[in-house]
Amino acid sequence: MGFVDYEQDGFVGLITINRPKALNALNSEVLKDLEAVIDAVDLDTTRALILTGAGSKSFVAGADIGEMSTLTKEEGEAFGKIGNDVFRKIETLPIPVIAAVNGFALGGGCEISMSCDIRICSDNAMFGQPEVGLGITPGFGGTQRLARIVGVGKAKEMIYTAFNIKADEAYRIGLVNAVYPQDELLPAAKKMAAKIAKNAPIAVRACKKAINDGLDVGMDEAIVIEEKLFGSCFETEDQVAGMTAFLNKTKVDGFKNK
Ligand code: DAK
Repeated sequence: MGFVDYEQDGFVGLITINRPKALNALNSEVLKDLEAVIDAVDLDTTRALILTGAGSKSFVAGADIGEMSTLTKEEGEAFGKIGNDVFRKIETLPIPVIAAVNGFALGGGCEISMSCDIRICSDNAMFGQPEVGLGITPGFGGTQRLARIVGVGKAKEMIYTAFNIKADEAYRIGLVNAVYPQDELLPAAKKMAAKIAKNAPIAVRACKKAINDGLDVGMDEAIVIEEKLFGSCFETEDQVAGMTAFLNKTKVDGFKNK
């Protein structure tokens, strides 16, 4: 659909932001298409998603500077809200989302990758928050998520200096989990997604919720969140199947998501 493609392969969905002429920059149309594609994902049959960009040069080169250049204060806030709503939807989606970062991930591109659960990238990837060089702040969660992922000091350095970092530095600081040659990136993302999809889906979802919700609160509250989600697994057929298989020294032949 429009600027965003979707392919389903078994339990794994592949979302591709497809606006290569503008290096997949996010204008409001792209953001709306992305939201529609995410809303249409069948969460009963999909167990993991991969998000990538079309072409071999850019994942997402940021929010669309042309569109932003003439915004008023109110329009700027409205544009920020469209982006933030989609990014938050990705972050809180019940299933894991892997960002396969295949080139530039600047500004809104870095930010959308950080709303995903896991980032892996190609060796030509470049990450950065160049906004202060354009006279604005990161507006799609960059000031918040970057500090949470790489730590406050490194996030402040990247944001204040507007300095881009290459794939190896992104790996070194923990912004990405792994770096691959360009042609191996998508296969690696698919392999990781398949590994996730093989596990008990309700348990995987509960882990995502426990990690995300727990990080927003103090440890006393966080541990209760974990306890409740742990307990909820004992109402599932997959827990019975998983533990029975272990005790019988066999393997579960496909979790049922029940
Ligand atoms: N927006 C619009 N078009 C872009 C773009 C972008 N971010 N990035 C690239 N393009 C377009 C270029 O204009 C060019 O279009 P044509 O001239 O061919 O029509 C085409 O993509 C190819 O780009 P280049 O010719 O520049 O390609 P190069 O290889 O020479 O350079 C580059 C690649 C990625 C280094 C360069 O394009 C570049 O610096 N792009 C801008 C990167 C950037 O600064 N990104 C951050 C954008 S700011 C907020 C909401 C959101 C945000 C902030 C606030 N609120 C509402 C509060 C987020 C802000 C951002 O993301």
